[in-house]
Amino acid sequence: PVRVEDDRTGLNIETLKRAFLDNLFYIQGKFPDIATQNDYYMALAYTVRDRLLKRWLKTAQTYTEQGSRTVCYLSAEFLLGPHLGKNLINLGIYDDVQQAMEELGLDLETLLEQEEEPGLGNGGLGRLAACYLDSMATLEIPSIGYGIRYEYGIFEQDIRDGWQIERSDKWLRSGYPWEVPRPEWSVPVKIGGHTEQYTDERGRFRVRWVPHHVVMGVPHDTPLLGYQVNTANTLRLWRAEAAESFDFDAFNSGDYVGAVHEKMVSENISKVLYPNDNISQGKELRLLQQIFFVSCSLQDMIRIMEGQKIPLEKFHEKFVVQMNDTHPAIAVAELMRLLIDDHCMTWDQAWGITTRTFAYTNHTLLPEALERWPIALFKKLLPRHLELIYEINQRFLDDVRIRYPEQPQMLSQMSIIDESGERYVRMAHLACVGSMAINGVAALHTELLKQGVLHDFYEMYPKKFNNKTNGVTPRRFMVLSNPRLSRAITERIGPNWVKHLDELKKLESYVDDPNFRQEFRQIKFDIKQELATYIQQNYGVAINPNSLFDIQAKRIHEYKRQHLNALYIVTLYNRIKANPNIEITPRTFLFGGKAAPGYYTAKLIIKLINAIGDVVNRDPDVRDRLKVLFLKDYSVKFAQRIYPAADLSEQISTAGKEASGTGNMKFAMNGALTIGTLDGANIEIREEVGEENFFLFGMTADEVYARKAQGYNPYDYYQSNSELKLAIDRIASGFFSHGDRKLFQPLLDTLMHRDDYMLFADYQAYIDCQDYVGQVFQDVDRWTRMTILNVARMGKFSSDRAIRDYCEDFWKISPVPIEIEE
Ligand code: 26W
Repeated sequence: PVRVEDDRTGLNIETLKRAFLDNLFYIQGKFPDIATQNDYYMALAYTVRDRLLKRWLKTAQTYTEQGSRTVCYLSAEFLLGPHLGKNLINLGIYDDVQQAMEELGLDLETLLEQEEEPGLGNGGLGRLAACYLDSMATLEIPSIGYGIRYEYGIFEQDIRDGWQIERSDKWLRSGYPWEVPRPEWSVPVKIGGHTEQYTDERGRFRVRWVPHHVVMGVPHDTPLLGYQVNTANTLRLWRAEAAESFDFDAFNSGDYVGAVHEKMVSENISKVLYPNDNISQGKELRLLQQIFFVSCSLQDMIRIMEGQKIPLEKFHEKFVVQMNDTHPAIAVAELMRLLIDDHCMTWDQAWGITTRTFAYTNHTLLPEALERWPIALFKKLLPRHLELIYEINQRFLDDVRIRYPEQPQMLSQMSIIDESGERYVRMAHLACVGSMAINGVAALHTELLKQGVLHDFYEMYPKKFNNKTNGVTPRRFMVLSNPRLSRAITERIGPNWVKHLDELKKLESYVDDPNFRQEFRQIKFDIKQELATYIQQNYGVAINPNSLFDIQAKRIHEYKRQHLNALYIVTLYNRIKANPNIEITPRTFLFGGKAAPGYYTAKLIIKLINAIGDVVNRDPDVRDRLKVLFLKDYSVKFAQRIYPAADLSEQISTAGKEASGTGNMKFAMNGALTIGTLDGANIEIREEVGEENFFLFGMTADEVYARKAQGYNPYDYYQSNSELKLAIDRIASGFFSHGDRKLFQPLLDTLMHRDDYMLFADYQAYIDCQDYVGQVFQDVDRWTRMTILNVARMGKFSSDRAIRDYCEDFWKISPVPIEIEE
């Protein structure tokens, strides 16, 4: 008999080709002569998706049959990046598909380029959630990611005349093959209205919430396959839809347009991702987004339990719910409401379950990022939740009173309700009271939480606190983004490092191997050259691939200090102007990152970088020694190109401000050295790679606080440091702004008279350290040695390690392997 592989699951090259052409015809409705590259991309995506489905359904079936304990990762953001390449890697068919496409006259790289990534996140927090889902699938941990299916993700950034402009991100425009809508599992979410008390048929005191209206949440599921396993977990994102039944009255009364308007208002909830990073604005729509996805997700968990016939009393045994920052913290009140009002539990029973279910991760110490909601807004949108929060708070404050009988100020300090002025609900306090576990995202960050913002909670519940240093997935940020480096590593130490990143340690024995060193350098050079070509083509600027590629890629924020980096560039430029024959290490400064649309200073920093670039890149005195470029529309897709090309990674936040950082890890894994402060995970990276392989500068967090306490006067630094003064004066003079002296004045004034992020205090240390970096770079052997040791010692920063820690310390979940009979 002729054996033909199944077209939907087969992995042979011939089968892949046949399946691909079949999908092109039957799904895209095209034949090769008229197909676009996007049609080909879609046909390939469907071919891969078919192969995921078998694993996905088997995974779901296994979890259902075994009633597996499950992690629910609640996050307002998931910054996934493109799926196709990652799925090819995880299925282990990247090379075969490349060959299949080649045999059909197509180029896999070109097809991968077609994919529009779902930008459903701002930066670190959203990308972390995506890395964690990858690791949970790879470690065979039953998990569901729950979030919002924003119709518009993070805006697309363009640069016009040096300024950022925003364009809406229509990521669903050409179709999205990776999701399956599940309208049959839609759930209602109540909004607004009032509450009523009543006595039920069994004589129990109950509360009924009569909402102003109801919005439906429709789940859209995406399979997330682990690396070389059969586990494909689910990311379930909710889209808001108007509830049909609710516009009936309006319809009957003839107000048809009014009814449609209501529909529109409901659907607004999942319309757009708020583009703020680390700043909370207290907008009504944002609170609606939070209750919307949280309520949908908790109702979904209850439905799953009912389907598996598990009694609701075991909620905390079936599920652990991890809250990614306070964005989902309303879940504490919502679960209480569901258990008490809808499922008739007593307060104590419901509270026992709730406080065994949740864990809370804090991602920021910046005071302006801590979420608090005005009581009036809360009452208007969530009247029942407010009542429950008052009750939770009253009981909690009773405990505080007993614990601190002589310290009445503890009550107001710890209260979930801020009553110091206008009254607010403090979401971090609600999260702390309602959770069994609380963590920061790097060792220093967790310590600072314990000493600072959450100090009182640490005193009261020391056992809840437990650091979990962030990690990133080596599948996307090494294997996929840097195939040549990955191959070179595998040739030396075998393939296991991809799942057990600690094994990179074995590379240390190759640090003196001339062959490996040569290959390592060659790979970096080739990748830099490719990036140089890209920049030439897209920006018309010629950059020298032998120069030091010095890269700062992250959201634009004053605390991240992109403008400190800019001050070094101006300093170097001033030195060249003063002495055109000066010896300096040729450098290419690359920047990438978005500014929140309403954050004026961040936008001015982008303008400054572009303005400096415009002058420096054209100045004949500079010759080939300095180039400055701002690369627009930084995204996951673009990040994957940038990390492998970096020589130097800029991690220069004011100490105590960057909770962890994760880009720092991705750069180092790709053989960049770090110039950084003792902040966030930089500290641990330096510990791992060795202090001699890390460029450290600047004040410590303690020194920052001490200096502030003494009274910090940035103007003194300006006056006493001649290079600093020259750099500032050069910008102020209008030299970079066609003579316009006003343009950068707001930025410079802030620096000279406030300098909240202490650029001036760290300026000299940074300049010295950068000069030293330039020297070391000249010593090729030494530099190579340092970069190899960086890669070899980055094992700790795999998100697999982080997830194992969460599993052991918080989640108490172990792997559930998925068997597939071939
Ligand atoms: C409510 C507005 C808002 C929006 C986003 C407040 C706070 C956020 C995030 C918590 C900001 C964020 O992404 N924080 C980053 O989280 C990363 C993952 O843990 C860390 O590596 C970064 O240091 C931290 O800035």
